[in-house]
Amino acid sequence: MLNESQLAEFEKNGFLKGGVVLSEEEVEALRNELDNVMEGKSVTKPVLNHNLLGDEEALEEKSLYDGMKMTTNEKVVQIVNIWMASDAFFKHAANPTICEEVAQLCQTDTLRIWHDQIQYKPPITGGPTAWHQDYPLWPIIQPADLVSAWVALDDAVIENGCMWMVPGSHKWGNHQKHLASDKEFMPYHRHPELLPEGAEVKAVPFEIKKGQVGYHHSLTWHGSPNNRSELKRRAIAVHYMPGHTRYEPSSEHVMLSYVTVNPGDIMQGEHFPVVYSPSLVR
Ligand SMILES: O=C(O)CCC(=O)C(=O)O
Repeated sequence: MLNESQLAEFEKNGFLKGGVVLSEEEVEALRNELDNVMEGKSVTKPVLNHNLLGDEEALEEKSLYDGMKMTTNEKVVQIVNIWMASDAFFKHAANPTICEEVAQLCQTDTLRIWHDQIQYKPPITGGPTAWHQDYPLWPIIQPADLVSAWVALDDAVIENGCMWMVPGSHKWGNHQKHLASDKEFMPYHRHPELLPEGAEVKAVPFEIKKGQVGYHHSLTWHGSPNNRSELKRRAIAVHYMPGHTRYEPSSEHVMLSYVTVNPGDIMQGEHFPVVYSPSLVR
């Protein structure tokens, strides 16, 4: 359960570090499940299991020295809805501590899974996840008040490509199409005059320990750079919908084919399971 000062911090910044929610054994069990699903060995499949950077586009020529070139294949393994392929990951999505805290942050008594995603940046070749806001990438749901719980399956530190966040950016509206980053991966706005007065684009690292949870609002600007270290960077993010989230399609989304309700209705159904509600026995 989050206290008043944690709730106030989330309200101010749009992100918050929670506690360690997984034991060593639980982390190990999820890592094993992840290997299984990544290698295509699970009986049921997730919605996506691919390189987020695309397979062709990720091939990049890098200059080494004296004109020598090396070809690197940058990779971010993205698995969407691993909960559909793994009971352990479904159980994780329903983790009582996480769900109770997300419900507090969303000010709701009901949570459904919108979708989850693994992002695995392998050692050395782990690629970047571009600066973005989540909600503009989800053009089939409303309103923009979802909260995600991001749990590290390895210590996520600057060296292996932890996420970075821009404090306060969840209050600035939708700027997705104007977000860009410089050579150091620091974010900037292509038309800063569109930002509200006083908005300061200053990114901070969001290091999360193995088994710890970090929360972020669906409008918070965030991204994660390359992993050039020898360390793996595995994590599971669950994007939660409060009970009032509606289906309001305005564009494409990978979950669209799983929707069974009409536009304007509460987004629900077997692919958007309730994981927290007053009636669920804990
Ligand atoms: O894992 C990452 O580095 C990015 C994840 C992300 O963008 C998210 O959980 O919304």
